[in-house]
Amino acid sequence: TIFMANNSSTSLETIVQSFQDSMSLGKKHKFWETQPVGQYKDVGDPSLPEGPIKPPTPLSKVKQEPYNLPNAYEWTTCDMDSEETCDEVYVLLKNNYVEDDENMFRFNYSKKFLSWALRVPGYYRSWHIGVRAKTSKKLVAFISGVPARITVSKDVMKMAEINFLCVHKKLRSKRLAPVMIKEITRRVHLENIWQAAYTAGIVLPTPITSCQYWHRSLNPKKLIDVGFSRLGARMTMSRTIKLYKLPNSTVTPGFRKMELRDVPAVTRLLRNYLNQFVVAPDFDENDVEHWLLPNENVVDSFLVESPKTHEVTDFCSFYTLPSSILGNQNHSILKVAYSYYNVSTKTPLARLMNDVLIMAKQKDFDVFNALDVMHNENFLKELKFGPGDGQLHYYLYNYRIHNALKPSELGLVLL
Ligand code: MYA
Repeated sequence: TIFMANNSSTSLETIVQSFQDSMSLGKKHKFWETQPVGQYKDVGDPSLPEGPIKPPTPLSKVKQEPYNLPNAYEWTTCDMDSEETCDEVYVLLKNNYVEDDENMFRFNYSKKFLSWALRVPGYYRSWHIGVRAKTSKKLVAFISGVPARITVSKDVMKMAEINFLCVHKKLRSKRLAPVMIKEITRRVHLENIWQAAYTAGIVLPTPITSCQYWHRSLNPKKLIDVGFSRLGARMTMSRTIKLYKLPNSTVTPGFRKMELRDVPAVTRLLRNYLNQFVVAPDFDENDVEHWLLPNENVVDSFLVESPKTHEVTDFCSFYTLPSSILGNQNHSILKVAYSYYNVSTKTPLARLMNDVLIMAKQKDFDVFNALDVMHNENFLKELKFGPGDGQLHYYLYNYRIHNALKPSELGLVLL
C-alpha cells in the first residue's frame, strides 16, 4: 500500500502524496477518471461543492439494456435463495476472492454468511450479478449490491453497498471489472438510487478515509505456525501463549447474548451512538434484527443488561469470516472474528471488548480483528492488539467530501 502504516489520521497531504506517488509510478485510472467520484486533481478544491457530484437523471433516461460483455460471456442474475446458485457464488469467491499481499490467506466467506450479507431487508435480486461463460455456463465473475440508508454529514441517503467484486483468476486484467461496475451502477440507478459506499484494499480515486486493521491473537501458536504472525523479539512460545491468555468466562455483570426481545433497546442505543460519526448507517429495528441479532457462525452479539434496572447499557458484536490458509501442511482454515458494531455507555469500552475477546476465544477463534474506526483506538493497545500491514480504504460513489475523515470519524463497517 502507498499509505504508511501507523498513521491514525489520513490527512489531505497523505492523499495528495498517494496521488503523486501513483502518478510517478505511471498509474492512471482510465476507468475511474470517467466516473463521478472524488478525483485526485480536485482534492481540497474548495470551489467544488460537497455532496452529490452528478444529479439524478430521469429513470426513463437510464440505459434499459445491460452493457455488452466480451462475446464468450453472458450476464446472469444470481438467485441467492437457490442453494445451487449460492454454492456457485461461494465456490467462485472461495477460489478467487481477496488474498493478502503475500498470498498466504484467502477470504472464505461461508454460504450462510453470503446468504445473510446479500438477502438484507428490501434487497434487490437484480443487484446480485454474475457473469457466466456462454458454453460451459460456469460462473466466472460476480459483483453485488445491497440497499442501505447511510448518513453523510447529517444527510441520510439511500445508497447501495457494493461488495464481493470478483473476477476469476484466469480472466484478470481484461477490463471486465469496469463493465461489471457500470452494469451494477445501471441497475442501482433503475431503483432510483444514485450513491454507493464500498471498501477496497487498493487505492482508487479517492478514499474518504483509510483505516488500518489490528489483530488480537487468541491462538498464538497456530498463528505463528501458519505464518500469520511471528514470535516477538526476545519471546518464547510459552511466554507468548501466556501473554495472550484470557479468562475462561466473561467478567461484566449482566453480560449476555443479544436476543430478539432486545431489538428495540439495541436499536435505540446504536442510533444514539452512531449519530456522532460523519459517515454511519441509519439503522432501524428491521436492520438491527437482520444485521445484529445473533446468527450462528455468521454474527455474534452481546449486551450488558444492568442487573438492577434491566436497562441495556452496552452492546458489542463481531462477524465470522474465516480465511483459507494456502499451502500449509497442518492447517487449512484460520478462524477469524471481525469487530462489528460496539457501543459502551456504562461499561468502559476496553472492559466490554475484553469480554468479547473471551467469547471469541470460547468459540475457538484464532484471531480477533478490528479496524481503527469509531472509538476502537481506545482499546486496541490496552487489549494487546497489534497493527496489521493491511489498509482498508473507504469510498463513496457520486458524493464529494472536501476533507478525508479520520478513521475515528467513521461509523460504518462493511463486510
Ligand atoms: S473490494 C474486493 C475486490 N475483489 C478482490 O480484490 C478479489 C480479487 N481480485 C479480483 O477479483 C480482480 O482483481 C478484480 C479486478 C475484480 C478486483 N474496486 O477487470 P480489470 C479497477 C474498484 O482489468 P481485474 C469490493 O468488492 C482498476 O483500478 N475498482 O481488473 C468493492 C482498474 O480501473 P482503472 C477496482 O484485476 C468493489 C480496473 O478495475 C478494484 O481483472 C467496489 C481494472 O479492471 C476494486 N477492488 O479485476 C467496486 N480493483 O484503470 C466499485 C480493480 O480506472 C463500486 N479496480 O484504475 C462503485 C459503485 C457502483 C454502484 C454505484 C451506484 C450509484
